[in-house]
Amino acid sequence: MSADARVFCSCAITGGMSVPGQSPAIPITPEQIIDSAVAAHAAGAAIVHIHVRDPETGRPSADLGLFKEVLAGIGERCGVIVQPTTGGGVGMTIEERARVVTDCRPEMATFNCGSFNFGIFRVHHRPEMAPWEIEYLESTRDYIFRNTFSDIYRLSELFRETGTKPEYEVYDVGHLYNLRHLADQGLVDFPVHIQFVLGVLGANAATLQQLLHMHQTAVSLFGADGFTFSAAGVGYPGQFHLAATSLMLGGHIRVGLEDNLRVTGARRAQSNAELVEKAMTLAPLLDRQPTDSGGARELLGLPSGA
Ligand code: KMH
Ligand code: ZN
Repeated sequence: MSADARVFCSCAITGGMSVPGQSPAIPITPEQIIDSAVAAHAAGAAIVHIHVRDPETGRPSADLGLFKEVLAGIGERCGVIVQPTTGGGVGMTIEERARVVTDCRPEMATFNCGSFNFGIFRVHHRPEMAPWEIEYLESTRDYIFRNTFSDIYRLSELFRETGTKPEYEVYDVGHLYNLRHLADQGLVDFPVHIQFVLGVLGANAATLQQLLHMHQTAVSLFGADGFTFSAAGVGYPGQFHLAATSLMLGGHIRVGLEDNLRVTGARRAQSNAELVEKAMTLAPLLDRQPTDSGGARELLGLPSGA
């Protein structure tokens, strides 16, 4: 484990691969997303990971106006690191997904390291779901989350041009080799920040063994000092199991309604803040010291108070 005991938490506020009928707690409108992000920060999140949704329907959106409103609204109310997605949601092109980086020039954004099947069709159909929501879920039987080499070369250039720090999302072992390939092409600045996202149907499972395997693979490819990392378990109990494992490995953690809707096996989450609070109570038990966005900026090599 690294000598630095500090740990930061990111909170994935709403997501692009879920529909509103899955939980009334999922924030939809810009105002709800801003409020939820500010509350997650107050609960201990140093980073908020942001998607936007059509305020009328709740459908995941790539609308730049919505992104601008949300990013500005959060920035006015607190100093959290605001990390928009370039992953987007079903049906969005890579150009649409990248626009938030080129137009908003955020200090950090997600960068997805490979293509894979991304299935959310196993989600239970609830009576409160609108027809488009069922269609959205079902359409992922045939959905490939596209991040081709051409896409990720181009995205690397865009991130460099805007000075945005990528959070490299890796969902399977091969994505680490893709990242190594980008580094060999001179498209990557070290140390990189890696998010191990495990538990998506179509990629690797949210198990301790797979996180350990992927972490060990990253050490062999980049060296222990070549990367910082965090773990995001998709689903329950994966979200908290991976948080605990990452804390033990010296990594950081991600929770939030984008990835998981339960606070315990028996209770659905009411808010993002509740998930952050639960995860951060694990840190001192494992001799890790929770840090805020200032500490996270130091650990990530971001300019202070950007
Ligand atoms: N929805 C997560 C499984 C992104 O937004 O760029 C992955 C994610 C990626 O958060
Ligand atoms: Zn996301």
